[in-house]
Amino acid sequence: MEKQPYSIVEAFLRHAENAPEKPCLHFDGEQWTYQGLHGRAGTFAGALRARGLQPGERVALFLGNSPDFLAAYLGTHLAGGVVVPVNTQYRRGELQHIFDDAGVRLCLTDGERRPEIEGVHSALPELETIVETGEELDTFLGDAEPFEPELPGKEDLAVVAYTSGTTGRSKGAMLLHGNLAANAAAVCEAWRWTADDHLLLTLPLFHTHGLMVGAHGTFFSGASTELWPKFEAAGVYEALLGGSFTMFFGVPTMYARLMREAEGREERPRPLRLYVSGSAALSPSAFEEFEELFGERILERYGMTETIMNLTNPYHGERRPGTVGAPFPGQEARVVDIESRQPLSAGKVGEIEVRGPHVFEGYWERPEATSEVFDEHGWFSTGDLGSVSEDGYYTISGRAKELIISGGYNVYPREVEEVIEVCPGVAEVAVVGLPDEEYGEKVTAAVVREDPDLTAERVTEFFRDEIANYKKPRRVVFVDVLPRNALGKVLKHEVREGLIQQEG
Ligand code: MCA
Ligand code: AMP
Repeated sequence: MEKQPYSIVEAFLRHAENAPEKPCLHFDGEQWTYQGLHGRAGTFAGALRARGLQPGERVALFLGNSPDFLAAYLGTHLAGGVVVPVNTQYRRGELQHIFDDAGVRLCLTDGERRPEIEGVHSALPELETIVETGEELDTFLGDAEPFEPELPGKEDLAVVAYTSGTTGRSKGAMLLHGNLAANAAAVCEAWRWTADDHLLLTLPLFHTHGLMVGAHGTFFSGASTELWPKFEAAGVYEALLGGSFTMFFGVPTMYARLMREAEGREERPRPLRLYVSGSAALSPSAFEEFEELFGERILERYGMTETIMNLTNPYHGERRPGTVGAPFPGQEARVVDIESRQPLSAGKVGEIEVRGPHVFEGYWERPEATSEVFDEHGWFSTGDLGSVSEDGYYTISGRAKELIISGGYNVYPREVEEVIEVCPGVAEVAVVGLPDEEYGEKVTAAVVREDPDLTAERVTEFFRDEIANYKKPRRVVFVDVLPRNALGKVLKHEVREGLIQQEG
């Protein structure tokens, strides 16, 4: 039997060699075969080498979904570089931090995002080159020098993926080639993903869900994907009606929109082999409504940037609503008491910990943050609260970490509070997530005013240019005081309850 590839790029190259003419990617009416995408990736690698990129140096991908994104991703790995995927909604504040922290040397961007990164370029001495897709990329690729790529080892660093933290500024999660390959193998095995599959992928490639599940699974299994620039419910519905897709992956907000779309239509898509939901909780009522409307049970799974995919409902067997199933093959999970860190018995709620070849190496240049999340036996604390049933199904019931998930995007309250705190006229602020039908949770700010004339518009206006729009509070509520405990810490759950009561 052929040995399992050590990296995604190795798996991809095997398919490019064994089935060069096989379609790999469809985008905007174009088709890319494995050989075609390999050609573009190899040229990108040669161009990076021509610019003097050394193994281990960082290349940022700050562009929308496109074949160029994926060619540059594979090409960076072929050149021995490390990819830093960057959320396309990020603004100057976030960009400056990430590029500086990771010491990015080259950035591939597109026309829409270029002004944003140019705006902070002068503050980033290590950022030597910005390349824009189109003519500039063609010129860059024209300088490629031929070289014999060396396949990365499983211990080599592949990706630094930025994930926000409780302290405000985001941290880079270091994923090795071996982590990526091991998780893709586990996902393909669990979901029976084969070369015959055809995925409709509308998730952004800069996040784990789109890149490390959608694209990695495709490259690992030798399958094909139709990639869209973004999700759009009516278009996706049409595509599902007429397409040859076998799989669709989405966040709960996408499923909610697809169901609303279905309500106004007679015709239903024919069954797919697999619908998967993740990144945020799918409510049992949404699960059941989807089954009624589409005649299929969504497979819900649970993941994290630091660990890629952790838990999954079964492919065969019961997909239990409100649960995220059991560990993927070759991976472990357990529930521990938050204080004692001792494993808990079935049904008891504690923190979920995971262990296995998929778990990341640590946070980029933050050994202390890394040691906080690992114990001496290699268990990683996810910061998610949950329990496991007698028959092995995990349920996520809350979070030990302060995190708001809006439409599958993570928002750390501290990061938003730090922006609002410096807005003139603000005395104090607490940011919480309130329930929202469309996005699951909505970012909400409770503000104590110093200036009685301060308006909600002025607070949100203040966000411009600083941080991504989806982090901006959808509601700003003025309060007289923030509830605090004896140590002076703001009681977030009380703030949240108070705001929910006000809304109700
Ligand atoms: C866009 N907007 C949002 C969000 N998305 N606001 C709050 N929450 C959001 N998620 C804002 C925009 O800034 C804009 O604001 C307005 O909504 C309309 O923008 P548009 O681009 O039309 O957005 P949309 O169509 O409403 O987007 C919804 C979406 C998108 C398609 C669900 O949010 C999305 O693609 N989410 C997926 C995120 C994802 O891939 N997460 C995986 C993370 P304004 O009108 O003010 O300008 S990986 C992960 O979590 C782990 C590993 C896992 O388990 O998968
Ligand atoms: P990220 O840091 O963007 O990788 O987001 C990871 C977080 O998303 C996890 O720690 C969970 O809190 C959340 N998450 C992912 N999948 C699910 C799910 N199926 N149900 C509930 N929460 C989820």
